[in-house]
Amino acid sequence: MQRRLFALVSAILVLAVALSALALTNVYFPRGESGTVAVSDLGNLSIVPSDISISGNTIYINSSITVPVEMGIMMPNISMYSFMIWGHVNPKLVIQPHLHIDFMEINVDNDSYHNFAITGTPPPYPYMAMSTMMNGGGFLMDEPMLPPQSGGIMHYSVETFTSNAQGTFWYICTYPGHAENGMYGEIQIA
Ligand SMILES: [Cu+2]
Repeated sequence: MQRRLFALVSAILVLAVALSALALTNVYFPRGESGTVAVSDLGNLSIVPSDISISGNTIYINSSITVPVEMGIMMPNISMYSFMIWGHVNPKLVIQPHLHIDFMEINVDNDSYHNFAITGTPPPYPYMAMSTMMNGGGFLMDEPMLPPQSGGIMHYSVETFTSNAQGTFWYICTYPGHAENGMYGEIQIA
């Protein structure tokens, strides 16, 4: 009887270890909240919250909110190497210090991977933007690389950025060639 119990406990332990290993091998969503949204959800995400203000292509963020970032815009006359935030292409973000911003990256592209990372390294960026940053400065935030959408189902990931460091930073896509081709925007924390 005890032997059977031992075998059962062993089997459960093996299963638990196997399942956690499986979770760790999911390369797209290793951190934070993640999942999928449908094209029909994008309308709700693009509603501008009342506590931000926009002037030209600059967005002023004065409270701890969720910022939806669409990546790989598929619209005529807009480069695919673009982020879109509340209808603005690669906008400048002015963020008050000491806020907790939930950046929700959403890959709306149907044929390329993209991600959302924040760096202190200014443009221009080389083809391998990632390796340059690894060598000097690193990232304040580096969200996972998300696969392209399929059949209108889009991958997203949310991570919290705390605006404690003041100064000028840039949000970029680290997929090879994307930041080099203009997939970046400025962040001012002041
Ligand atoms: Cu990209």
